[in-house]
Amino acid sequence: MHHEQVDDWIKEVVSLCQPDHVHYCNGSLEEYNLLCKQMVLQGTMIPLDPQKRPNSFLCRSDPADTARVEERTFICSQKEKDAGPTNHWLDPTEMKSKLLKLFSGCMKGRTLYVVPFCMGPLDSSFSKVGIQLTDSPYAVCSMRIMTRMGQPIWELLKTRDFVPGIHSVGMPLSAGAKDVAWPCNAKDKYIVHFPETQEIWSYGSGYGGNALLGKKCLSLRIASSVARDEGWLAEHMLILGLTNPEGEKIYMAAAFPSACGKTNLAMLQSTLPGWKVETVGDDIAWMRFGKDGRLYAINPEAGFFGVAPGTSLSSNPNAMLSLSKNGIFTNVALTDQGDIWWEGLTKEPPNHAINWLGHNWTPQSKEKAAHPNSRFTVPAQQCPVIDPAWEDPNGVPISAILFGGRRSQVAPLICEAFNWSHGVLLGASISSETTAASVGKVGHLRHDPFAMLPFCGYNMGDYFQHWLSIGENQNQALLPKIFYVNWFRKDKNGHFLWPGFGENIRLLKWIFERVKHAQVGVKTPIGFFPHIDTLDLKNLPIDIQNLKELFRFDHEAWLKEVEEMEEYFKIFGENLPSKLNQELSSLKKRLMLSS
Ligand code: OXD
Ligand code: MN
Repeated sequence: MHHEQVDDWIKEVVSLCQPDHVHYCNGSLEEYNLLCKQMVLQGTMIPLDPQKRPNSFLCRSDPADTARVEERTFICSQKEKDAGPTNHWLDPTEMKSKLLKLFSGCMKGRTLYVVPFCMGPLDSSFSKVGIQLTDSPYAVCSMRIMTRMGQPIWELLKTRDFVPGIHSVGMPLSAGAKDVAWPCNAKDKYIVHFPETQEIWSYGSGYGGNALLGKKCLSLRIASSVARDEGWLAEHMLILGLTNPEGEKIYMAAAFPSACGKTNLAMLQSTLPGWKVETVGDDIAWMRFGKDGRLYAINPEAGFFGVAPGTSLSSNPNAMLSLSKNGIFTNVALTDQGDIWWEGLTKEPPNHAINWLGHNWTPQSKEKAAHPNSRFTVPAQQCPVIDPAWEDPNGVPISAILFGGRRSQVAPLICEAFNWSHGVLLGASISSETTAASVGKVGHLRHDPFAMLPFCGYNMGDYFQHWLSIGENQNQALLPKIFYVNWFRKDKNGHFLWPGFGENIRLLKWIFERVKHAQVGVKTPIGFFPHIDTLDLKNLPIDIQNLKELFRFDHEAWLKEVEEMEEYFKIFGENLPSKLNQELSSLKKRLMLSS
């Protein structure tokens, strides 16, 4: 939408939603503090002990509103085919008339906040401006942490187009009615994207990616579709910098599905002396080729919205240090000392806490202390290992791309693609056991190509083609090398074979050597495996049997895997690139020949 249209659009939405008040956000600290104060009075926020965690709050959502709602997420392109087989679709005109009914009067008794924001550094040509109109002060405060929000954006808007987003918790208040701590619509939720007109409409949820429209809605679903048209990539990837003891540095990006450890890898604290990881981003990467033929990435976000359970001083000390102040914690437990707790935070649980449901909790309780998808929201600059170039308007040059998922079987610890198009096959072949990040069954294996299944704003078959084309047209020698990793393989007793976390540095080191010094691995039908003696395993507490198992190549299982992939790819019909089919046939042939 053009900047001249800002006022008209806001007027239109105000007359549709009928809020009692309209507030234009300037993004100041005073405004943030005032909103937090109001939310404390309302019961939405509980201040934590300022001695322990200054300027931090706990929020408890409605139990009917705790995660992204993929079943209620729509891509409304003109043609159903352009949304593709992995997205929910409805005709845009039909959806608009549905939304107009839902949004009519939906903000009665509430304030509509006008939230101007920028995804990406203000001075970057990669960046995109959006305006979120929302009746949720929780969303406003979260957007202030997660994006560049407020006054400077009004300046940018004088010359820039913007993506309009309308968000309502879907719970109007009749005159004099008392509000609840977490308003939402327990029955009706719609997270809707119109990629052709670049519009977002979100109704009924106040939680995470449903409600912070800059994140999944703009930076992935809308941006992926814009990126296809403009020749760049909008990806569900962390970005990290890796420095060796000699001071040489590379950057890499990694795509794993939600709640598979992107934040932990992005902030990894190395167990190998002299090796250092620094964080550019933990969830989203926008990447484009520079004039020099290299791929450059920015993190469009300004904060971390991370999964709390399992985060601790031993699993991710840098995340814990990032959380020391100015945070919003949603659906974690409250200790008797006025601080936060979640499963895995400390070895010894507290004797008593109030859990995410507001119930008394002890270690004997059947209920969880924290919801499995409970989250922290904190400014990225609080991360002690934030990369010096994290706000570089030109982005950082990417030397390696990692794909991975949560696979207890079959997928090896690490393997390298033969080339770009084989790498695209590796990305397309990501399967992962589902997590609590999305409403639905947890722990069942599903295809999640490029970790973008819930986030691709157009036909996933065309997305594969876009990835193939973008690499084909470049100098092959300058393309990032592509790897597949899996930290989640288990033994027969269901125990993880690999220690993970800080020890993952050993694999990053191998990738570094591969990129910098062309150290080649062992060729297998599915890619290059590391020569065991090129992996740094010094002082690694793992027995040789487990290590063998992590790289065990199960021929039968891989043939089955390929057959299953062939079946899966059929859903894309004629939108499946023939090149990808060829890559799959070649893999099958290599497997047959090696048996
Ligand atoms: C997220 C997600 O919140 O992927 O980042 O669900
Ligand atoms: Mn994510």
